[in-house]
Amino acid sequence: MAYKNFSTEQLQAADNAHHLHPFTDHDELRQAGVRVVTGAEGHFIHDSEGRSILDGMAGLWCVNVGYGRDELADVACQQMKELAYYNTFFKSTHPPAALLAKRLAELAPANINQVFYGASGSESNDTAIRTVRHFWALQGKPEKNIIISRNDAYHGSTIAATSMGGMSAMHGQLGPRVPGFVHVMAPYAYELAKPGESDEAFGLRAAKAVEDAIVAAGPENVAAFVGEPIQGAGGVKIPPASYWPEIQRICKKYDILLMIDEVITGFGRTGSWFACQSMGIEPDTMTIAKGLTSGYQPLSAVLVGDRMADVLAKGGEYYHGYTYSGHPVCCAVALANIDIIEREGLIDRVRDDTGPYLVERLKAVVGDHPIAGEIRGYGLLAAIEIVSDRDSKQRFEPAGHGASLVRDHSIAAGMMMRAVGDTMILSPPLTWTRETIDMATDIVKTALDGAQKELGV
Ligand code: PXG
Repeated sequence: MAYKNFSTEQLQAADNAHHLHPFTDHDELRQAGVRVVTGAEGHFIHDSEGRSILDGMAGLWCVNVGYGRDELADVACQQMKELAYYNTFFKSTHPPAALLAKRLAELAPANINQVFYGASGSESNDTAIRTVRHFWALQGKPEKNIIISRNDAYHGSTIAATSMGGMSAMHGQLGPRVPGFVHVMAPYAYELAKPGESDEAFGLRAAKAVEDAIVAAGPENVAAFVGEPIQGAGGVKIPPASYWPEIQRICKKYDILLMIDEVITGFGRTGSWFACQSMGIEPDTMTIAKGLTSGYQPLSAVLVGDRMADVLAKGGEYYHGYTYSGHPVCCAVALANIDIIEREGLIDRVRDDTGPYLVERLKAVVGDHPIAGEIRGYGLLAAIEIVSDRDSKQRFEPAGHGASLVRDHSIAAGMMMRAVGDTMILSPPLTWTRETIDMATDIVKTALDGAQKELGV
């Protein structure tokens, strides 16, 4: 590559001078110096200084099949040569968009058979918002437009997705929010369960908060409830088993649509194609991105259930779409990525072997660590709460400080981990083996030890 001729310093200088990074404090970045990632293979990313770092986050929760898959590069190259681009607006389609839609309908729950493409999770959540509102409006109920969401939900960074999300820091930088979103408590037992409250009772109470919000707004004004099956960027918050079936029951009772955001949980991360299949959820819309292409190309979609699709199909022209809706190169790569997940049996492996093993090892290696609170996991998603006192669940001051030290020690010891507030996250490629997990959990221990020492506890 031509840029091989540039030194780390030259690349950093170009970046410092001209690159505005997402979710970044630039003063802090410039002081620390930006890491230049030049390559990746399998489970490791490589930087310009020749370091290899185990990627415990699969990029940004997305590189499900791991790095360096020539097969995906070859498919992209071939598709670019055959048909680099054509739109799907002018009564046109192309083989990758049509065949991927068919494949997704086969993989999705039985009631879902239609696909609307976008290029990012945020975009597809915008599509989902517009589409549920359009669905009710087509039936003469335009006032049925409120969407109930949760605190700490992450649905993307566009104005609508930020408004629908429950991140207060993001709301603070939004100016006027898109109206029509109501937020209720997250199903986060570790911090929100009452003393002595069982997991089951807490799950039902968290679902009741949704019902209360529907009743308060008036069911005739509520279009949908939206949620990630497991809140990802909000801190891998795994709801109790009682939560989702109760949410499903409440949505049916009040005739409210169920919008499920599977951007992180889709494509095997939780040990099934989609988390809704293992959690007993039957969504009306399902947003997917990330693992759809394992991040090799930007592609997302909203999968639309039959009830909505039937109304939309008879609703005349829907004035909505993106230049890159159903981009042929992205769709071709998605098809090949799904083939890899299937061929290599990655989903069964996550469900039966590596998923349970990851949590088991974390508990065995750092379960008693003085700064580790709850350790939880579901498939290849895991979280460790960082606390200064395990019994009282007290956090280090200021908020997030303990976890950011753990993250820094983890990277220094050779593994990328994500700190969300006071919670450490692992969301690795689904190709991790037991040996990789052993390596990772040893690094987690080194990181916790290092942070503990620095915190002086
Ligand atoms: N829904 C969910 C559940 C997500 O996790 C999006 C939608 C938006 O997708 P796009 O493709 O527009 O980014 C996401 C994205 C983090 C982090 O800090 C997580 C995401 C994005 C950026 C940062 O963990 N998830």
